[in-house]
Amino acid sequence: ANIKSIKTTPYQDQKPGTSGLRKRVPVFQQPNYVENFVQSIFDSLEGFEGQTLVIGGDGRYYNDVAIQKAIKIAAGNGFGKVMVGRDGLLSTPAASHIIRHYKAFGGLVLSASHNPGGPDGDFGIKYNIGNGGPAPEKITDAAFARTKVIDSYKMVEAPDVALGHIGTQRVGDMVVEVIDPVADYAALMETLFDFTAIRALFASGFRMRFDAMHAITGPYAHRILEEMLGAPEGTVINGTPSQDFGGGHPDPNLVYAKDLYDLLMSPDGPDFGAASDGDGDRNLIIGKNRFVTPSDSLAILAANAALAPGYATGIAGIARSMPTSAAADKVAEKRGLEMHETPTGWKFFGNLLDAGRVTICGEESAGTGSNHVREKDGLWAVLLWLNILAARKQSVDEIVRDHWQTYGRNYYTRHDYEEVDAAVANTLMDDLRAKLPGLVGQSFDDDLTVAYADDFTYHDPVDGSTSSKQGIRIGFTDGSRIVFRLSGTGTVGATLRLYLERYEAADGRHDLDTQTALEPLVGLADRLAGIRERTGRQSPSVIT
Ligand code: VG1
Ligand code: CO
Repeated sequence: ANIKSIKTTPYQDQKPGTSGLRKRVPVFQQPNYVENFVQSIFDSLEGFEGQTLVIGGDGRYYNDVAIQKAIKIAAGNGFGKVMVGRDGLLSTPAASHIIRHYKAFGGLVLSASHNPGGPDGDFGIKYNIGNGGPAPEKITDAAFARTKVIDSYKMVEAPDVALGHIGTQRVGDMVVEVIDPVADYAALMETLFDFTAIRALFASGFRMRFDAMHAITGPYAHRILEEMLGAPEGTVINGTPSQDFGGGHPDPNLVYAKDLYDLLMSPDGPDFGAASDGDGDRNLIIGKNRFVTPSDSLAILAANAALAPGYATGIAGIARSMPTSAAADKVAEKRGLEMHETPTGWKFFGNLLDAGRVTICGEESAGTGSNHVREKDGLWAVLLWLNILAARKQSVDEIVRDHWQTYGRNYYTRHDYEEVDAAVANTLMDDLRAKLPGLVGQSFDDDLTVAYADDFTYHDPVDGSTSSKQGIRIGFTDGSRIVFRLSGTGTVGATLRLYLERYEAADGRHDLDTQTALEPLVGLADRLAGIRERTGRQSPSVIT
């Protein structure tokens, strides 16, 4: 084949964050920026000669250009086959499933997830390993080291691949198979959930609204919810993926999915509302007059999973990221299940899932998933909720309140300060870190006594690796907690995330307004870290 080795010069800023390399589109458009990163990933891997690579993305601006480059570089490096979704599309969970289902060597997921897209928006590239999950730090660290010294990449010179039609083509000696992005994923969902019961639920007049936010879940939701499960046409809105997500911000939270929230709070709104993000791995769940916090959703899904056929024999354990509320811990405790606390980002769940130690995982950032793939999965969470609603024949609100009466309620909120000066944010964290040892045992506001204060270090129980500096946690004797963390997915300045939690026992007060319930903790967090004074911000940019 016509393999060319092409000279290049390295970039120094290609460090993968929480979920791959994410930058503004113009950064990716620099000469050889994509080529260098993809080649550096391949240089950090071994044994892929003749093997299959899966490639797909959320369809955002630059997806089409980057995919052609990635395919030709894969061919230049000796992959035997590339499987790619039609039009270059694959949701992140579907990509994970395709990698596992076809026993591929790994995959490239092209997305910047919940970040806006378009010529001035964000783009991203992430490598997933053969288990279908994001590459562990060992690989991302090696790839980053390689990007700093890379001097050439290999590619096959060939015309662009036609991605619009399902079927097989060749690029040099490598086979390129264009596949239906939805079919295999939909078939997997059918094995996990009681489609007959969910179909009956829709047939009984149950009304739902799913907001695909002009992103990747549109085609998946149309096929599964409307075609397979019989939800009325119009159930799925904003269901056609667009390169800039209709000019919107494809983050399913109470700020960017406010219309959906308002609809569910209105007197004649539907019974159930849900939304997903740019690449389809997040989920927002709102019942009629009841918003479900992602941390509660994780706990409720774990507690009720056995109602779905795929989990009928019960779950092995639960894992949650450190900033996620302890609601799931209460379920694990009561049920005698293994419980794990990991750093932020799905890559830390892979080992626990592979080892069979946990079945369900989740993050406070609207990510929930299970051992069916190795990514969080937005539609999976929506379908599990539907399965539970169909089985319990209760409303979302009834199920949530019943859960609190059994396990207690973890009031929870996250305050984000976006695009803060990076130096200011780092100093804030450093100064706070220095204060931690002196905090233990101190009491604030009469009733808040610090039980522990540390910078979270994770010891992976499966491979023995250690990840330090994963976020500052200040826990109180009554179960309340304040967490400070800097985001690893932002592309401009720094984003300071403040996570707040307070526990109310099963017989406690469950009807307080969340922000009011957490106000004392917000005030204390500001006093401890000097957020307002240092950042000059009077209030957070986003509250979820
Ligand atoms: C954020 C979330 C984290 C999530 C990550 C990727 O990371 O907090 O929970 O795993 O995004 O999600 P950070 O470092 O910005 O806090 V996705 O849907 O953007 O791939
Ligand atoms: Co995402």
